[in-house]
Amino acid sequence: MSYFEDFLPGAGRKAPRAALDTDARVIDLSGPWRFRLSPTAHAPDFADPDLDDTAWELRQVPGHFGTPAYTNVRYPFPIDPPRVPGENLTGDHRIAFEAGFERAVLRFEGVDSCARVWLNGQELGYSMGSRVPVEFDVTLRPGRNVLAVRVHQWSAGSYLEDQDMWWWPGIFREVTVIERPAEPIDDVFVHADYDHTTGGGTLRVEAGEALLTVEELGVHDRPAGETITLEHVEPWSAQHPRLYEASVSNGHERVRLAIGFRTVTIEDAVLKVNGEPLKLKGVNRHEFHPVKGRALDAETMLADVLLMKRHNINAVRTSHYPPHPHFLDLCDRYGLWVVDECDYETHGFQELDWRGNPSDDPRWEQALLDRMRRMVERDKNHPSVIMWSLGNEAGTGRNLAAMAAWTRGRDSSRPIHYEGDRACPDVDVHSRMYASHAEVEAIGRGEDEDERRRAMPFVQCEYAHAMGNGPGGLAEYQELYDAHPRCAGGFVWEWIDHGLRHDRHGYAYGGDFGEVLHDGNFVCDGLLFPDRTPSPGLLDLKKVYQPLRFTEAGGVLRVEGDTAGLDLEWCVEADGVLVDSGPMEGSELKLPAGGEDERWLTVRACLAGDTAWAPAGHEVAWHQVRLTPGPDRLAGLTEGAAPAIPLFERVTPRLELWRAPTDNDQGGGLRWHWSHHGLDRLTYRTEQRQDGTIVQRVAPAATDEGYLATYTWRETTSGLLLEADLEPVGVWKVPPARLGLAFELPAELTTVTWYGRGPGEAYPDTGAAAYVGLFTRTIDDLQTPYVHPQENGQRADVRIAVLSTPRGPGVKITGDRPFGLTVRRWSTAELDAARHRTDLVAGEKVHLIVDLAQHGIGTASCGPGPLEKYRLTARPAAIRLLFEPVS
Ligand code: IPT
Repeated sequence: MSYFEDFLPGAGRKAPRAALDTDARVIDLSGPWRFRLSPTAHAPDFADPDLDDTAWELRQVPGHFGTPAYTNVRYPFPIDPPRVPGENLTGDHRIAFEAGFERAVLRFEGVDSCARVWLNGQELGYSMGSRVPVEFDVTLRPGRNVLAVRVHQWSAGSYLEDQDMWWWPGIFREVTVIERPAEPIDDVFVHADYDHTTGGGTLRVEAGEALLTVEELGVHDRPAGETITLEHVEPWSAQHPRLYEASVSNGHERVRLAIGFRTVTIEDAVLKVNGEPLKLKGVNRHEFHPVKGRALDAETMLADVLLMKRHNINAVRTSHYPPHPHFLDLCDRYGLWVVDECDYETHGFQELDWRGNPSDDPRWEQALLDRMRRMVERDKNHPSVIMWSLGNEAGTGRNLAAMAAWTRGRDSSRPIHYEGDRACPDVDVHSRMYASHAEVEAIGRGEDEDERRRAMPFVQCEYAHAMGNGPGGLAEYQELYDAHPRCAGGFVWEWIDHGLRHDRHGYAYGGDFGEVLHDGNFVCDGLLFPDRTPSPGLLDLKKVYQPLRFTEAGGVLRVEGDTAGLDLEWCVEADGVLVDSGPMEGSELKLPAGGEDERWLTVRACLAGDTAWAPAGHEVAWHQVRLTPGPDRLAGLTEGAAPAIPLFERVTPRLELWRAPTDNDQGGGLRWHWSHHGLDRLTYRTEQRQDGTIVQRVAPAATDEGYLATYTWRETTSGLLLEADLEPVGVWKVPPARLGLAFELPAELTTVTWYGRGPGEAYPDTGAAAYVGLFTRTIDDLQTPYVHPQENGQRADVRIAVLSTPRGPGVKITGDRPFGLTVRRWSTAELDAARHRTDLVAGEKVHLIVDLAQHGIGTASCGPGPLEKYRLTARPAAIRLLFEPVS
């Protein structure tokens, strides 16, 4: 058996310790390394410093090698622990460097999955644990030193790293050489508590024989290890991330620290920080870059933090491994609550009904403890980290208990999280994933199964699966979290789509690299598109997570919450046109009187000045109130010859009952049901009646389910009026996807202006971010670029739409009731057939769909479907639409 097939996690390594910002010299070995790829682990020796490697290719470290492969749960190799297949891609890496000092540690921040290390021909040891750091003590030579690192794609450690993400080996985080003085400061442990009852703090910094200085607190050269009582400190929180710069020094080494004072407690099943109940408005974050994979650069980490702050996110679960250490520095500095999760998942053992699961096999205990220790030791000084998580989806067992026990003994200041054991034996919080609204409500009321769980705060470590169009139901989850004190909120799954940039497909997902076993586009389930453009789901989440609450009563709008640092302004619009505006003074606003037209009052809360994370003017929260409903827009039409309407022909619409299934429709089984019932293959039988009405029976083969659509075209002096009446026939067994009137228009049309909700897409249970206004977009910009094409881009509650060309002329459509508006350059069938966005090609028509109703979106790609009130049933519906010329 080889070293990389050992239950033990490594050999020759230094004991884990904190990530430290030292004044000792540090050499960052990032850059081009010599690289040789072998198909198996049995590559020729390469550690000799004098080996001629000049013919080897140069490769960037940090980086990945080999081809990415995606599976969610299943291991892409036979389950035969601790052995791995002979087909074990191996990357040999070499770099020469000069140091100018002798005593050092060699530090690897992350190597996937196993590294064996030689310096100047001498073997230092090996290590597994892809996303935890490892160090070796070394003695350097004057002049040239040669580091040789052999990296295997598979190792025993791979069994512990079955996270839902790309398998992709490599030295994907930095390698550094850190000088060690004669007497180094090896480790530092900051204990900084805040007492909200007194406003004081206590500080104790363990650092061996060293002196502590915190200038701002008047602490000068106090012996490390002493408990210092401080009468007044400002606490750290995600909202006000107050850090104190400090240092410890022993005359040989000086370590800089950023200290945040905060105390995490659980009282009466409520999670609190500094005495205040904590509501986590979180996301699950994998490390991902569409080109670099998990080899993230500092700018990308900062981009993530800024995007989170700007979208009212206050918490991150580092699913499912400790992130790059710099990310946690950013969380400290900008303010995000962090659940730091161990690099541990064994989900694939589910396929064996959890037989042989490492969580319960004593042979794996050391490896699991090692991972946990490496995370806790590295990250223990971050005020942002408020909970330790043992891992994800790793079943149950004694090794989890051992991990929790060790962690408690080392750091009793943070609660412990793990979701995978429903009975919660080892943890301090009751955690669930993808619980339905009903279950969250029941737990909120304290109806969990046993006393133990009832005494714990409740978090959803994953909810609202952001795959494709959606997630639906966000607002209703937030209402429950807000309503129940023991609900500490949750973390949306997940932050970003893991779509890899690809020449042919635009963005690749599982299967696009020829993987034998893969899980398709399940890897694209984020709130950000792969290029970090916010999806409609993220915009909705920003609204749902907004820190202010607005309530209306007795003609008065009230604002609740902390408005410090925010400017509040109101405006009134009539049919989307501004009529009045002004600043909002205080927390109440008397609603102005309305008018004949449709009027809305909008209040916006924006940053009054620049903050670390967004410039002045950045919108934080908003609310809209309808002041007057407006007139019947189709009243007073006069029968008579209709004017010609450019680019519009009077033809009978096609009733569509199907949409290109979303990932959530697919996950909830609706794609199957809709196809089985034939909603994607409707037939149309048309009858022209004596009175000019057109009656169409719209139904699939093999059933009597369908719709009877009655259309009447009338000429008015303003334009053509269409009256559409829809009646279900037969006994419907599935919800229709939509009741949509589809029209084909000339491809010359380019632009849509509408009065309704926007600017983004909205469906019955999504679109919290969409407000009523007047908007203009090109048809291309109306499309939402989901990596895997699917229904998208509907604008909701549209009263008036104008389709036009760059030269102006076009058609104006007005409804007697709000409708859903979809305009695209391909048909529903073409949208459905596309596998990647690059498959979507503009056709010879513009497809306009006016929806009278659509089925909700839900989050059934992983979790519950739409709530009852958002499900569409086969029911009668009617609309009147006026088509008019515009120039
Ligand atoms: C859950 C996983 O924890 C997460 O990693 C991801 O795979 C997610 O599902 C789906 O995208 S586990 C699932 C069984 C609920």
